[in-house]
Amino acid sequence: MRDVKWFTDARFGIFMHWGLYSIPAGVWKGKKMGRNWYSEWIRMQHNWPEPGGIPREEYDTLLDQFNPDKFNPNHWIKQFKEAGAKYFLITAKHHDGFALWPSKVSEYNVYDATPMKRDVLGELKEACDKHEIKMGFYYSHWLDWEHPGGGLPPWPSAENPNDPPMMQPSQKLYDEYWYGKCIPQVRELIENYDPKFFWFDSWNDKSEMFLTEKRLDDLIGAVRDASGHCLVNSRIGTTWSHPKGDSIVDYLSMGDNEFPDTQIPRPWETSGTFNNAWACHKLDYSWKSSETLLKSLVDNASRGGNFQLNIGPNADGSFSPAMIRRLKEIGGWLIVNGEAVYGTSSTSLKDPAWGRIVKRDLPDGNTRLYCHVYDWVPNKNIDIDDLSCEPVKASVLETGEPIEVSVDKKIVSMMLTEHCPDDRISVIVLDVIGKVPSYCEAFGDKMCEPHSTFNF
Ligand code: FHN
Repeated sequence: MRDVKWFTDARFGIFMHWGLYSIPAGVWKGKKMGRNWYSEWIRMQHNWPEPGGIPREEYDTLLDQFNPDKFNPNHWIKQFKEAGAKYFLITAKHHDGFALWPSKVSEYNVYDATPMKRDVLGELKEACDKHEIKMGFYYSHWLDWEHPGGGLPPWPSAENPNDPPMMQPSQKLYDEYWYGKCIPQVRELIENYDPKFFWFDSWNDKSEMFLTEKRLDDLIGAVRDASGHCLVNSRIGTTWSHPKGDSIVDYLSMGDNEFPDTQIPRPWETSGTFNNAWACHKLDYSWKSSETLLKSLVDNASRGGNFQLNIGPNADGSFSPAMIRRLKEIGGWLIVNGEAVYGTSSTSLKDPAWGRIVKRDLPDGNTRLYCHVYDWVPNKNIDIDDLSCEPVKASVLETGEPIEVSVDKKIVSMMLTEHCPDDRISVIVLDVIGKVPSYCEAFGDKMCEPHSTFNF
């Protein structure tokens, strides 16, 4: 059985979109791309809803421009470590089919086709090993716009009727892509870099025309054959396209920026953006605050899930100041409050109005609750009204300041002190006698229902 505990204990990862599309960064010949902020889609939607996209030979003029002089893998991973991330995943190959490693399967890669001529994934792997950050790969298995048999955008759809129609490859040609590029490259990635996990990318049932049961079994089988520990996520397509559903993958991936408001009794994650874009978009100024991003992390942790914060570096390998500041702010909060996130688990307790609760089972059979207070009102009580365990003591995690705790008719009340520890999220440690059941213990470890599909 593959170890997934490291993944759930980690809680916080950094996701990265970086490639040829980082060069135009959402703007092509002076014109902002259409349809949405997904700048890694510029090849297909730069002049949306006009059909055709950027012709291949024109898009490939980016190859000669890809020579990131500020690519510094050690500095990248050190920043993610200091931000409190425990793992990192990068777009090894996105939909445009361009590979960030010297692939022997396809010369459409950073080593053979650009002046950079470096093994980006190999250098990042070295940096991850040095900083003890687990590394995984995003791999676009469903769509590949380079190979003649690769999947094209699933356009149009009922949700997006204005999308220009695409002529998808035949099943025979798709097999040539699947068995001639997709699976061989996935094997190559495992053999070269020993990733701890893959993040395969599909997002609704329009993928089922190509992601058939046999193709999924062959891809998952290739990962299982090549690695005894590499994890596979549900966006490989099992949610929609396999009779056994998500039971045959190791963790569930929600939709983009999809934050469930219910517990999910399996390892799961949400991947979310710093602003609207995944890859760098030079016109996207709507940066989320570190408070918002921290609450995404804590909300998910309180429901048993992870948060993977996406980074879209500039084409030259540098990070925008807006990213750098927020990463430092998140890291500063986690230096003090990390024990209230890492290795915690969700509880059967209802979400309190004042914030979120996670737990840590103690060796002596008792329980430590971490109460993440989102709205600290000095000298006011906050209550936990469905806790059946007797409280022992409470204090502010950051300062150690004692918190007065009382019980009345099974309602546990804690008096917030005069000084708010952190104007974003303040953590109170509450020790209680006995075990607080987890969601699964309280409600049964039923397999998660297929989560929502979504259209972007
Ligand atoms: O089409 C991709 C998109 O470019 C981006 O990689 C996101 C990240 O979750 N996944 C797909 C859309 O959901």
